[in-house]
Amino acid sequence: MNGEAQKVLIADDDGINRQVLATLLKPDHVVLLAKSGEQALERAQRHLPDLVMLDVMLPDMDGYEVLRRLRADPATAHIEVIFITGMGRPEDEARGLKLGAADYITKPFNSTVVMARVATHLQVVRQRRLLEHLAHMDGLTELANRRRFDDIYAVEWERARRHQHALSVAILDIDAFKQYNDHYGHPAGDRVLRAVAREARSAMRRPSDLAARYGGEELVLLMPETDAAQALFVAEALREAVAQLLVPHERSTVSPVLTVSIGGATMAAGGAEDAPALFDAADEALYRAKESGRNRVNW
Ligand code: GH3
Ligand code: MG
Ligand code: MG
Ligand code: MG
Repeated sequence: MNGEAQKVLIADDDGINRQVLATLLKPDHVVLLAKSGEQALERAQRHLPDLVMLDVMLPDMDGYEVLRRLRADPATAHIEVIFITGMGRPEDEARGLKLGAADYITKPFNSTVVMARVATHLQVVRQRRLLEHLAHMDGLTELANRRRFDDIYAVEWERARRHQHALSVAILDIDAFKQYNDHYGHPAGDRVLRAVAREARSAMRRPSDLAARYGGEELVLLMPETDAAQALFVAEALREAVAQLLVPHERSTVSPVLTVSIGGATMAAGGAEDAPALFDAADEALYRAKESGRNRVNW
């Protein structure tokens, strides 16, 4: 995630200014251009740039208004904005910064200084992205963590209800994992957990599918727009894939190799269960998978 070129949107009605800034930025950045406030907002929403270099005097609305609208939309609220403007009065600058701009550069500008400031702000953006990524990730398995799952689950549940799509959720729990740790040691247990997590991740086929680590040795799978039959198929393939890892487990009462149990539940298209109830149903299904012998999928 560090090597990717960052996107900068230049919003200025003056063609020469756009050209000069674009030429400065192009070697190292993806440059997007807008001539008006409306165009800037449209490009920002569509491309989610890392940084907007925003002129204040635009033909349709002023730059302050553009910034206000960016902040009002959750999708664009966190985009960094640098004003780059001929309005050099201290009160103009104060107003821009108060509205939440990262910086304020007056024209005529010095290219080297502009580049240095852009680099500084983009570095901040990169570090913030990295921190966000780490805050959402489980360190052991590199899957999404529980906090991330909870956020995405809420969003996907809402989306499924609104569009009357199916939504499937499944909980995976390693069988006899306590005995595994006791016999093979905790570091070996960690390796197994990572291997199971890898299988879970590769079982997720669509970009909107999510595998997360919910707790100790429990993973969750979230499959939007997936009905019960499809989700059961995915879960069964995952259960089988873990068994096929052929990880020896001498102390398991279930099988000579490591196995998992999976419980799932589906909100059918147009269904009405609330998000906690759907999750509880998956947990209940897992409990029954365990009770009925483990190494199985129950929906
Ligand atoms: P069951 O088949 O009923 O699921 O039995 P179990 O032994 O797997 O279930 P239980 O919940 O009793 O034990 C879970 C074990 O998972 C206990 C704990 O030591 C282990 N565990 C949880 N998190 C980790 C981890 O991060 N690393 C390792 N190595 N073990 C973990
Ligand atoms: Mg202008
Ligand atoms: Mg458990
Ligand atoms: Mg277990």
